[in-house]
Amino acid sequence: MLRTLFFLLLILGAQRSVADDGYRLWLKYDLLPDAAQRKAYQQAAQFVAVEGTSSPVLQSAVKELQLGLKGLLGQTVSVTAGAAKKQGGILLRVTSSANVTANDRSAKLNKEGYRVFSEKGNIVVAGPTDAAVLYGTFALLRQLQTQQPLTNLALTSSPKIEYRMLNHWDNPNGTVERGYAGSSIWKWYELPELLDPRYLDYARANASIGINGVVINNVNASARYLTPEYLRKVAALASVFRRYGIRVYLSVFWAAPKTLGGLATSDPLDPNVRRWWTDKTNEIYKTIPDFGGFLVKANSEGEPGPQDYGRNHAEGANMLAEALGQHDGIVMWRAFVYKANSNGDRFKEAYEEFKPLDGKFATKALVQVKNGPIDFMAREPFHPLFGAMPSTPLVLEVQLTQEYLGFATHMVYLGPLIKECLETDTYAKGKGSTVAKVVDGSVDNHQISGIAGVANIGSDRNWTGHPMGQANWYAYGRLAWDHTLSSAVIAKEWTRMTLTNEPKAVTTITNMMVKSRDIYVRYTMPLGLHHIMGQSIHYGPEPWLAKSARPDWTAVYYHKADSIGLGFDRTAKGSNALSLYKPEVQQAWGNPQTCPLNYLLWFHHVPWKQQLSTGRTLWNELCYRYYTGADSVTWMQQQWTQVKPAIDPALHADVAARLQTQRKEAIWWRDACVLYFQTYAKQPIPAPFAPPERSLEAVKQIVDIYQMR
Ligand code: BDP
Repeated sequence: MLRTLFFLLLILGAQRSVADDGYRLWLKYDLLPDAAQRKAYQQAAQFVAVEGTSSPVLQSAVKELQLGLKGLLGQTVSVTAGAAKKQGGILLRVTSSANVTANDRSAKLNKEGYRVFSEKGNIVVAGPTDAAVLYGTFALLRQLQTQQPLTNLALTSSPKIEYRMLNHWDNPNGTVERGYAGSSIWKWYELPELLDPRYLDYARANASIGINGVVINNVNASARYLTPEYLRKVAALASVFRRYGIRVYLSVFWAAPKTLGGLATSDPLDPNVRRWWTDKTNEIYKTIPDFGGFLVKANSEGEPGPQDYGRNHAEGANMLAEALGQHDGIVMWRAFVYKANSNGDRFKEAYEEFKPLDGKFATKALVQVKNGPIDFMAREPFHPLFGAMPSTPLVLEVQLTQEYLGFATHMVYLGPLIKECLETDTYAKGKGSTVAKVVDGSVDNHQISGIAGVANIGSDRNWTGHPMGQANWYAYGRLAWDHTLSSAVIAKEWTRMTLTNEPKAVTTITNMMVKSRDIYVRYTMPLGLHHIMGQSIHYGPEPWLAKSARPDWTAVYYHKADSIGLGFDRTAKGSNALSLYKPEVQQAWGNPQTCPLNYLLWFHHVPWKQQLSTGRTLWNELCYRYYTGADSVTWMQQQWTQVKPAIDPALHADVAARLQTQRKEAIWWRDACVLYFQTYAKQPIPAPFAPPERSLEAVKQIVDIYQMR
């Protein structure tokens, strides 16, 4: 009896240990199911050889191939010397871009671009740098993971954007600002002596999608990272990342010369302050020779900055650019600023401060701009600074952590959100001047370009809390590398590498993912509503919020509901924020009759009874979207149930439970918003929808609970 129990426990334990806990992300490398295909792959990948001199980065490529092939094919692959005479192997070749070619001479590679091709019975992974070969290696592994043929290989790709950054909003005490996946993955008290193996897996994941820079600390920065004590810790992280082509950057606390350096001022034009930063920067490069540079949030949301001394953002950025001197580093200066101006429109404030500074930034300084003018809402029009600062390289900042998109309980695939921004035409230099082309530098011929994603990563075993959140990390990296990829293709690729290769399930999951962002918008902020979420923690709905420390932190500031209608008039009759865009954009969005409904209330105050292009009145359309949006979560649940046989049981159950929360909260949003806006619209909930079963007061209490101390 005892024996049976013992074995039963043993079996259960073993089963649990094989359950997919999500730690391996999209680099799972589970054995491929099709034996014939495995055999074909095995023959093509019998050995690995590094041509020429090896290096730590190439060693990473070799290790990854060995790991991947072992898992996917069950094949132990040795490293061979003098491979040129052999066949059936993978050759890693670093060579100048002119010599990379085999079958395809047309496409030029940039320094991180790779080419993977077949040559004399071998597979060659070639590129002009070690990092390029590493990226090519991951591309080759992706072919296997998604079960693509290896015959006549011709994969050619170069990143379109140079600085592909992940921004961590991690604090020295281990918390993560707007983090929903546990605490920080950086263990400051253990560093530099102890290197958590997780750092290496983090670097592998990033390299596999082409991310080449990480800002490890919050933009609301602590000066601690600039101390010798912490620089040694940062250097330890850098030593891990370096092997994967990733450089480390720091967010800086503007007032450090005063608080850390003991100076009387942090004025960027003060010679002592300048010297302090130059010395500090030299010290950093001594500790971390390939340090990437600085990210700065200044004079924003209470952070100190050059304006404290009557200087402007360019003067601040240029001082740091000067401190970087001959070092190979950059400054990313954030444009997320909005003065407390109760008569103004927050939409316009960053533009008004930064546009006049165009042409005043040093060569090494880039301006980092959020995708939209307010703050990472579920849908925003593109930031009017894109296309308005032709002399300044602009870094696009998107948020992967779901601060305004349901934390880690709502399934919201962000590929479509990022793509929507990238693909919108700014008309800066005529038709086709999309945000993507402004950012990649092609519109204004910039030599330097960047993109940043605010990380959704934490100490949770599966990294992102919501298992599907991994797709957002993945999609961001893939789009940072190549913004022409489709978000649906990326979703499919991720699903196949991470969840299942079963064709029907792949289609179902991809379809859910692609629709999920629009569904989220519908049940939270449809028709261009924005910033009506709960105060400070940004959780749940609070459209009635009318008092806060600043007017532009309330909801009523943005939705402007009254007895006549709803929405923020940003036309010439209103704040005229529309005038910040080029005439073509103004034309597209400026007329309430023709403005796309997704942006309607961003730019217009629309009467409740106004008939929209759908044939419904504004009120009815609003209700329609809230109700169908919430119902769509039920549809997502059904879809997820269908794919159950194809998904790891633990993982399936995890997502199913989160979908339950999502459904509950979608109804919460719907009820809160329709009941609240009804007090202005004074109309019934249209058929066939049933009015909420609870009162507005009852819904308000839920928000109160979450905001209790
Ligand atoms: C807002 C966040 C805040 C960040 C800020 C920023 O609520 O926590 O510090 O953005 O980007 O979205 O600086």
